[in-house]
Amino acid sequence: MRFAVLADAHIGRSIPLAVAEHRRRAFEAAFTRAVNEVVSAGVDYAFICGDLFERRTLRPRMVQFVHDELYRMARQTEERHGKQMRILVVRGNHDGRPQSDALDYIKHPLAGYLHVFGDEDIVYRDERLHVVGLNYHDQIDRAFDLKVRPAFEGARGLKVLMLHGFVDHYNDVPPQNSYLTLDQLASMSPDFVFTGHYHRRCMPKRLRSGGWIITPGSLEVYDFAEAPDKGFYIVEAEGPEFRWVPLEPLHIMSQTRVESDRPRPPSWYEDRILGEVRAFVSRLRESGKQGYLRVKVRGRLSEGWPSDISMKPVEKIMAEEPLLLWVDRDTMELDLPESVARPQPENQDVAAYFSGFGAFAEEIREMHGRVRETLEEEASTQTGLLTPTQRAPLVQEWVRRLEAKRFGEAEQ
Ligand SMILES: [Mn+2]
Repeated sequence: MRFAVLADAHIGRSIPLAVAEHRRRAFEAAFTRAVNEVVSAGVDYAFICGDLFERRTLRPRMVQFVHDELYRMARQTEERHGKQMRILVVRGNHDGRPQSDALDYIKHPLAGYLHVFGDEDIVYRDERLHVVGLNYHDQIDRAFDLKVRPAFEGARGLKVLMLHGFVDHYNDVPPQNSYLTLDQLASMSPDFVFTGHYHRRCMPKRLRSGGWIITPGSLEVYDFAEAPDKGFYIVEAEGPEFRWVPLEPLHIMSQTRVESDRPRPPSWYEDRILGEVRAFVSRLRESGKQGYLRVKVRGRLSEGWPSDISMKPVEKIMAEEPLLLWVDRDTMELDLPESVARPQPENQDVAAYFSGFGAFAEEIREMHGRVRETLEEEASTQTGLLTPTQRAPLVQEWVRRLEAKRFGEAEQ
Protein backbone atom coordinates (compact mmCIF):
# COMPACT_ATOMS: atom_id res chain seq x y z
CA MET A 1 0.00 0.00 0.00
CA ARG A 2 1.37 3.38 -1.00
CA PHE A 3 0.51 6.86 0.28
CA ALA A 4 1.13 10.41 -0.88
CA VAL A 5 1.30 12.93 1.96
CA LEU A 6 0.87 16.58 0.98
CA ALA A 7 0.00 19.77 2.82
CA ASP A 8 -0.33 23.52 2.54
CA ALA A 9 -0.86 23.94 -1.20
CA HIS A 10 -2.28 27.44 -0.56
CA ILE A 11 -3.90 27.68 -3.98
CA GLY A 12 -4.73 31.31 -4.70
CA ARG A 13 -2.02 32.85 -2.55
CA SER A 14 -1.16 36.23 -4.03
CA ILE A 15 1.13 37.74 -1.42
CA PRO A 16 3.25 39.82 -1.97
CA LEU A 17 0.46 41.63 -3.82
CA ALA A 18 2.90 43.49 -6.05
CA VAL A 19 3.60 40.17 -7.79
CA ALA A 20 0.17 38.63 -7.21
CA GLU A 21 -0.19 36.94 -10.60
CA HIS A 22 3.29 35.41 -10.41
CA ARG A 23 2.56 34.12 -6.93
CA ARG A 24 -0.78 32.56 -7.90
CA ARG A 25 0.90 30.90 -10.85
CA ALA A 26 3.70 29.52 -8.64
CA PHE A 27 1.29 27.83 -6.21
CA GLU A 28 -0.81 26.39 -9.02
CA ALA A 29 2.30 25.12 -10.81
CA ALA A 30 3.52 23.44 -7.62
CA PHE A 31 0.17 21.70 -7.19
CA THR A 32 0.12 20.52 -10.79
CA ARG A 33 3.63 19.10 -10.48
CA ALA A 34 2.66 17.42 -7.22
CA VAL A 35 -0.36 15.82 -8.93
CA ASN A 36 1.90 14.61 -11.77
CA GLU A 37 4.27 13.01 -9.27
CA VAL A 38 1.45 11.42 -7.28
CA VAL A 39 0.07 9.94 -10.50
CA SER A 40 3.41 8.51 -11.56
CA ALA A 41 3.94 7.00 -8.09
CA GLY A 42 0.61 5.16 -8.31
CA VAL A 43 -0.64 5.61 -4.76
CA ASP A 44 -3.63 4.06 -3.03
CA TYR A 45 -4.32 7.11 -0.87
CA ALA A 46 -3.39 10.77 -1.01
CA PHE A 47 -3.59 12.67 2.29
CA ILE A 48 -3.97 16.43 1.93
CA CYS A 49 -3.32 17.82 5.40
CA GLY A 50 -5.01 21.22 5.24
CA ASP A 51 -4.64 24.65 3.64
CA LEU A 52 -5.44 23.37 0.20
CA PHE A 53 -6.65 26.91 -0.47
CA GLU A 54 -5.20 30.24 0.60
CA ARG A 55 -8.51 31.78 1.63
CA ARG A 56 -12.18 30.95 1.80
CA THR A 57 -13.18 33.64 -0.71
CA LEU A 58 -11.91 32.36 -4.02
CA ARG A 59 -12.06 33.06 -7.69
CA PRO A 60 -14.24 30.44 -9.39
CA ARG A 61 -11.37 29.64 -11.74
CA MET A 62 -9.27 28.43 -8.81
CA VAL A 63 -11.99 26.23 -7.43
CA GLN A 64 -12.34 24.73 -10.90
CA PHE A 65 -8.59 24.28 -11.11
CA VAL A 66 -8.34 22.36 -7.83
CA HIS A 67 -11.42 20.28 -8.61
CA ASP A 68 -10.00 19.33 -12.01
CA GLU A 69 -6.54 18.50 -10.66
CA LEU A 70 -7.95 16.23 -7.95
CA TYR A 71 -10.13 14.50 -10.51
CA ARG A 72 -7.11 14.10 -12.79
CA MET A 73 -5.10 12.59 -9.93
CA ALA A 74 -7.73 9.89 -9.40
CA ARG A 75 -8.53 9.25 -13.08
CA GLN A 76 -4.92 9.02 -14.29
CA THR A 77 -3.97 6.82 -11.33
CA GLU A 78 -6.69 4.40 -12.38
CA GLU A 79 -5.67 4.57 -16.07
CA ARG A 80 -1.99 3.98 -15.43
CA HIS A 81 -1.98 1.75 -12.38
CA GLY A 82 -5.45 0.22 -12.31
CA LYS A 83 -5.91 1.56 -8.78
CA GLN A 84 -9.00 3.25 -7.44
CA MET A 85 -7.27 5.73 -5.19
CA ARG A 86 -8.81 7.85 -2.45
CA ILE A 87 -8.00 11.47 -1.69
CA LEU A 88 -8.55 12.46 1.95
CA VAL A 89 -8.66 16.12 2.92
CA VAL A 90 -8.81 18.00 6.22
CA ARG A 91 -9.54 21.70 6.55
CA GLY A 92 -6.70 24.08 7.43
CA ASN A 93 -6.99 27.52 9.01
CA HIS A 94 -6.81 29.10 5.54
CA ASP A 95 -9.63 26.97 4.11
CA GLY A 96 -12.32 28.81 6.09
CA ARG A 97 -14.44 27.92 9.10
CA PRO A 98 -17.09 25.27 9.71
CA GLN A 99 -19.86 27.56 8.38
CA SER A 100 -17.97 28.93 5.41
CA ASP A 101 -15.66 26.25 4.24
CA ALA A 102 -13.77 26.58 0.96
CA LEU A 103 -13.61 22.78 0.79
CA ASP A 104 -17.39 22.73 0.26
CA TYR A 105 -16.68 23.91 -3.28
CA ILE A 106 -14.71 20.81 -4.24
CA LYS A 107 -17.17 18.31 -2.75
CA HIS A 108 -19.30 16.57 -5.31
CA PRO A 109 -21.78 13.73 -4.84
CA LEU A 110 -20.24 11.84 -7.77
CA ALA A 111 -16.64 12.34 -6.66
CA GLY A 112 -16.33 8.95 -4.94
CA TYR A 113 -12.54 9.28 -4.95
CA LEU A 114 -12.69 12.27 -2.62
CA HIS A 115 -13.30 12.28 1.12
CA VAL A 116 -13.47 15.64 2.88
CA PHE A 117 -13.59 15.34 6.66
CA GLY A 118 -16.35 17.15 8.51
CA ASP A 119 -16.18 18.69 11.96
CA GLU A 120 -18.25 15.95 13.58
CA ASP A 121 -17.69 12.95 11.31
CA ILE A 122 -13.94 12.68 11.68
CA VAL A 123 -13.48 9.00 10.85
CA TYR A 124 -12.86 7.49 7.42
CA ARG A 125 -12.90 3.71 7.43
CA ASP A 126 -12.48 1.04 4.79
CA GLU A 127 -11.19 -2.56 4.70
CA ARG A 128 -7.55 -1.40 4.99
CA LEU A 129 -7.51 1.83 6.96
CA HIS A 130 -8.98 3.60 9.95
CA VAL A 131 -8.27 7.29 9.40
CA VAL A 132 -9.08 10.04 11.87
CA GLY A 133 -9.02 13.47 10.19
CA LEU A 134 -8.97 16.47 12.47
CA ASN A 135 -9.78 19.82 10.89
CA TYR A 136 -7.93 22.92 12.09
CA HIS A 137 -8.79 23.87 15.63
CA ASP A 138 -7.32 26.88 17.44
CA GLN A 139 -7.00 24.78 20.60
CA ILE A 140 -5.78 21.56 19.11
CA ASP A 141 -4.81 20.04 22.47
CA ARG A 142 -8.44 20.28 23.61
CA ALA A 143 -9.79 19.00 20.29
CA PHE A 144 -7.46 16.04 20.59
CA ASP A 145 -8.92 14.86 23.88
CA LEU A 146 -12.49 15.68 22.92
CA LYS A 147 -12.59 14.26 19.42
CA VAL A 148 -9.53 12.24 18.44
CA ARG A 149 -9.36 9.90 21.44
CA PRO A 150 -12.90 8.52 21.07
CA ALA A 151 -12.53 8.35 17.28
CA PHE A 152 -9.83 5.67 17.51
CA GLU A 153 -11.94 3.35 19.66
CA GLY A 154 -12.45 -0.03 18.04
CA ALA A 155 -10.14 0.82 15.13
CA ARG A 156 -9.16 -2.00 12.78
CA GLY A 157 -6.57 -1.96 10.00
CA LEU A 158 -3.81 0.62 9.79
CA LYS A 159 -4.43 3.55 12.13
CA VAL A 160 -3.78 6.94 10.53
CA LEU A 161 -4.23 10.37 12.08
CA MET A 162 -4.17 13.40 9.80
CA LEU A 163 -4.42 16.91 11.14
CA HIS A 164 -3.63 20.57 10.58
CA GLY A 165 -1.71 21.79 13.62
CA PHE A 166 1.65 21.92 15.35
CA VAL A 167 3.43 19.07 17.11
CA ASP A 168 5.92 20.05 19.80
CA HIS A 169 9.47 18.67 19.63
CA TYR A 170 8.85 17.81 15.99
CA ASN A 171 7.78 21.12 14.48
CA ASP A 172 9.41 24.31 15.69
CA VAL A 173 6.24 25.64 17.35
CA PRO A 174 5.96 29.46 17.30
CA PRO A 175 5.08 31.05 20.65
CA GLN A 176 1.42 31.44 21.65
CA ASN A 177 0.20 28.59 19.46
CA SER A 178 -1.50 25.47 20.74
CA TYR A 179 0.15 22.18 19.88
CA LEU A 180 0.11 18.46 20.43
CA THR A 181 2.93 16.56 22.08
CA LEU A 182 4.61 13.44 20.75
CA ASP A 183 3.45 11.63 23.91
CA GLN A 184 -0.18 12.55 23.21
CA LEU A 185 0.16 11.15 19.70
CA ALA A 186 1.93 8.00 20.90
CA SER A 187 -0.85 7.35 23.41
CA MET A 188 -3.18 6.56 20.47
CA SER A 189 -0.65 4.07 19.02
CA PRO A 190 -1.24 5.28 15.46
CA ASP A 191 0.67 3.67 12.62
CA PHE A 192 1.02 7.03 10.91
CA VAL A 193 0.49 10.69 11.79
CA PHE A 194 0.43 13.12 8.86
CA THR A 195 0.37 16.83 9.63
CA GLY A 196 0.05 20.17 7.88
CA HIS A 197 0.23 23.79 9.14
CA TYR A 198 3.97 23.76 9.75
CA HIS A 199 5.46 24.87 6.43
CA ARG A 200 8.96 23.46 6.73
CA ARG A 201 9.70 19.90 5.74
CA CYS A 202 10.34 17.57 8.70
CA MET A 203 12.07 14.20 8.49
CA PRO A 204 10.08 11.08 9.37
CA LYS A 205 10.22 10.45 13.10
CA ARG A 206 9.40 7.32 15.00
CA LEU A 207 6.93 7.67 17.85
CA ARG A 208 7.57 6.02 21.20
CA SER A 209 4.63 3.73 20.46
CA GLY A 210 6.22 2.51 17.21
CA GLY A 211 4.30 4.50 14.56
CA TRP A 212 5.66 7.33 12.45
CA ILE A 213 4.99 11.04 12.09
CA ILE A 214 5.74 13.17 9.03
CA THR A 215 5.20 16.81 8.12
CA PRO A 216 5.85 17.49 4.44
CA GLY A 217 5.62 21.30 4.69
CA SER A 218 4.17 23.63 2.08
CA LEU A 219 4.38 22.89 -1.66
CA GLU A 220 5.74 26.34 -2.56
CA VAL A 221 7.69 29.03 -0.74
CA TYR A 222 5.06 30.74 1.38
CA ASP A 223 6.96 33.86 2.42
CA PHE A 224 10.40 35.43 2.48
CA ALA A 225 11.36 33.65 5.69
CA GLU A 226 11.03 30.16 4.17
CA ALA A 227 13.77 28.01 2.67
CA PRO A 228 13.22 26.63 -0.86
CA ASP A 229 13.28 22.98 0.29
CA LYS A 230 9.73 22.17 -0.89
CA GLY A 231 7.94 18.99 -1.84
CA PHE A 232 6.00 16.08 -0.31
CA TYR A 233 6.35 12.46 0.79
CA ILE A 234 5.53 9.16 -0.81
CA VAL A 235 5.17 6.45 1.84
CA GLU A 236 5.35 2.69 1.41
CA ALA A 237 3.14 1.51 4.26
CA GLU A 238 4.96 -1.80 4.53
CA GLY A 239 8.39 -1.24 6.01
CA PRO A 240 7.64 1.65 6.12
CA GLU A 241 9.73 3.53 3.58
CA PHE A 242 9.62 7.27 3.00
CA ARG A 243 10.56 8.92 -0.26
CA TRP A 244 10.87 12.70 -0.52
CA VAL A 245 9.61 14.20 -3.79
CA PRO A 246 11.20 17.63 -4.24
CA LEU A 247 9.30 20.41 -6.00
CA GLU A 248 11.63 23.16 -7.07
CA PRO A 249 10.08 26.57 -6.40
CA LEU A 250 9.09 28.43 -9.55
CA HIS A 251 10.81 31.67 -8.55
CA ILE A 252 13.67 32.68 -6.32
CA MET A 253 12.29 34.45 -3.29
CA SER A 254 15.01 35.93 -1.19
CA GLN A 255 15.43 38.21 1.79
CA THR A 256 18.53 40.21 2.53
CA ARG A 257 19.58 42.86 5.01
CA VAL A 258 21.20 46.28 4.86
CA GLU A 259 22.39 47.23 8.29
CA SER A 260 24.35 50.01 9.94
CA ASP A 261 25.58 50.18 13.53
CA ARG A 262 25.76 53.98 13.41
CA PRO A 263 23.62 56.76 11.93
CA ARG A 264 23.98 57.14 8.15
CA PRO A 265 22.43 59.44 5.55
CA PRO A 266 19.71 58.12 3.19
CA SER A 267 22.22 57.96 0.30
CA TRP A 268 24.33 55.41 2.22
CA TYR A 269 21.36 53.07 2.56
CA GLU A 270 20.40 53.72 -1.05
CA ASP A 271 23.85 52.58 -2.30
CA ARG A 272 23.80 49.44 -0.17
CA ILE A 273 20.30 48.50 -1.33
CA LEU A 274 21.42 48.95 -4.92
CA GLY A 275 24.39 46.66 -4.24
CA GLU A 276 22.10 43.97 -2.84
CA VAL A 277 19.79 44.25 -5.84
CA ARG A 278 22.69 43.93 -8.29
CA ALA A 279 24.01 40.84 -6.47
CA PHE A 280 20.52 39.32 -6.59
CA VAL A 281 20.25 39.99 -10.33
CA SER A 282 23.52 38.10 -10.93
CA ARG A 283 22.11 35.21 -8.93
CA LEU A 284 18.94 35.24 -11.04
CA ARG A 285 20.97 35.26 -14.26
CA GLU A 286 23.02 32.28 -13.09
CA SER A 287 19.89 30.28 -12.30
CA GLY A 288 17.88 31.55 -15.29
CA LYS A 289 14.92 31.98 -12.92
CA GLN A 290 12.76 34.98 -12.17
CA GLY A 291 12.65 36.19 -8.62
CA TYR A 292 11.76 38.77 -6.00
CA LEU A 293 13.86 40.30 -3.29
CA ARG A 294 13.07 41.87 0.03
CA VAL A 295 15.67 44.16 1.52
CA LYS A 296 15.28 44.73 5.24
CA VAL A 297 16.88 47.98 6.25
CA ARG A 298 18.01 48.28 9.85
CA GLY A 299 19.87 51.04 11.64
CA ARG A 300 19.41 54.78 12.13
CA LEU A 301 19.28 57.71 9.78
CA SER A 302 21.65 60.62 10.48
CA GLU A 303 19.28 62.96 8.62
CA GLY A 304 16.07 62.95 6.60
CA TRP A 305 13.33 60.31 6.40
CA PRO A 306 13.08 56.72 5.19
CA SER A 307 11.22 58.04 2.15
CA ASP A 308 14.39 59.96 1.19
CA ILE A 309 15.99 56.64 0.30
CA SER A 310 15.23 56.76 -3.40
CA MET A 311 14.06 53.62 -5.15
CA LYS A 312 14.51 55.18 -8.59
CA PRO A 313 17.77 53.32 -9.40
CA VAL A 314 16.21 50.03 -8.28
CA GLU A 315 13.08 50.71 -10.34
CA LYS A 316 15.28 51.31 -13.36
CA ILE A 317 16.91 47.90 -12.94
CA MET A 318 13.48 46.30 -12.49
CA ALA A 319 12.30 47.88 -15.72
CA GLU A 320 15.33 46.66 -17.65
CA GLU A 321 15.85 43.21 -16.15
CA PRO A 322 13.02 40.78 -16.96
CA LEU A 323 14.24 38.25 -14.37
CA LEU A 324 13.84 40.73 -11.53
CA LEU A 325 10.11 40.74 -10.82
CA TRP A 326 10.04 42.90 -7.74
CA VAL A 327 12.05 44.48 -4.93
CA ASP A 328 10.51 45.29 -1.58
CA ARG A 329 12.33 47.71 0.67
CA ASP A 330 11.36 47.24 4.30
CA THR A 331 12.32 50.20 6.50
CA MET A 332 10.26 49.22 9.55
CA GLU A 333 13.47 48.82 11.56
CA LEU A 334 15.12 51.97 10.30
CA ASP A 335 15.10 54.58 13.06
CA LEU A 336 14.70 58.30 12.45
CA PRO A 337 17.49 60.74 13.36
CA GLU A 338 17.82 61.30 17.13
CA SER A 339 16.37 64.80 16.81
CA VAL A 340 13.00 63.57 15.49
CA ALA A 341 12.87 60.06 16.95
CA ARG A 342 9.53 59.02 18.36
CA PRO A 343 8.42 55.85 20.12
CA GLN A 344 7.72 52.98 17.73
CA PRO A 345 4.30 51.54 18.43
CA GLU A 346 4.53 48.59 15.98
CA ASN A 347 4.63 45.11 17.49
CA GLN A 348 3.02 46.44 20.63
CA ASP A 349 -0.17 44.98 22.02
CA VAL A 350 -3.04 47.13 20.72
CA ALA A 351 -4.97 47.21 23.99
CA ALA A 352 -1.82 48.11 25.93
CA TYR A 353 -1.01 50.92 23.52
CA PHE A 354 -4.49 52.40 23.94
CA SER A 355 -4.64 51.70 27.69
CA GLY A 356 -5.36 55.41 28.27
CA PHE A 357 -8.87 54.70 26.96
CA GLY A 358 -9.60 52.39 29.91
CA ALA A 359 -12.00 49.55 29.20
CA PHE A 360 -12.52 50.84 25.66
CA ALA A 361 -8.96 49.70 24.81
CA GLU A 362 -10.26 46.12 24.63
CA GLU A 363 -12.87 47.19 22.10
CA ILE A 364 -10.19 48.94 20.06
CA ARG A 365 -8.19 45.75 20.02
CA GLU A 366 -11.22 43.77 18.94
CA MET A 367 -12.03 46.17 16.09
CA HIS A 368 -8.38 46.35 15.07
CA GLY A 369 -8.34 42.56 14.86
CA ARG A 370 -11.55 42.47 12.86
CA VAL A 371 -10.31 45.06 10.37
CA ARG A 372 -7.05 43.17 9.92
CA GLU A 373 -8.92 39.92 9.39
CA THR A 374 -11.26 41.50 6.85
CA LEU A 375 -8.31 42.99 4.99
CA GLU A 376 -6.63 39.60 4.90
CA GLU A 377 -9.77 37.88 3.64
CA GLU A 378 -11.34 40.40 1.32
CA ALA A 379 -8.83 43.04 0.29
CA SER A 380 -8.45 43.63 -3.43
CA THR A 381 -5.43 41.80 -4.73
CA GLN A 382 -4.66 44.85 -6.89
CA THR A 383 -4.75 47.62 -4.31
CA GLY A 384 -4.66 45.80 -0.96
CA LEU A 385 -7.77 47.83 0.01
CA LEU A 386 -11.41 47.11 0.72
CA THR A 387 -14.22 48.30 -1.53
CA PRO A 388 -16.55 50.97 -0.06
CA THR A 389 -19.22 48.26 0.40
CA GLN A 390 -16.83 46.06 2.34
CA ARG A 391 -15.58 49.00 4.38
CA ALA A 392 -18.99 50.47 5.27
CA PRO A 393 -20.04 47.95 7.97
CA LEU A 394 -16.67 48.33 9.70
CA VAL A 395 -16.92 52.12 9.69
CA GLN A 396 -20.48 51.92 11.02
CA GLU A 397 -19.37 49.61 13.78
CA TRP A 398 -16.56 51.99 14.77
CA VAL A 399 -18.96 54.92 14.84
CA ARG A 400 -21.52 52.95 16.83
CA ARG A 401 -18.95 51.95 19.43
CA LEU A 402 -17.42 55.43 19.71
CA GLU A 403 -20.83 57.09 20.03
CA ALA A 404 -21.86 54.59 22.70
CA LYS A 405 -18.89 55.70 24.79
CA ARG A 406 -19.65 59.48 24.74
CA PHE A 407 -16.07 60.34 25.65
CA GLY A 408 -15.67 63.32 27.93
CA GLU A 409 -19.39 63.89 28.55
CA ALA A 410 -19.38 62.03 31.88
CA GLU A 411 -17.14 64.67 33.46
CA GLN A 412 -19.33 67.56 32.43
MN1 LIG B 1 -0.56 26.82 5.89
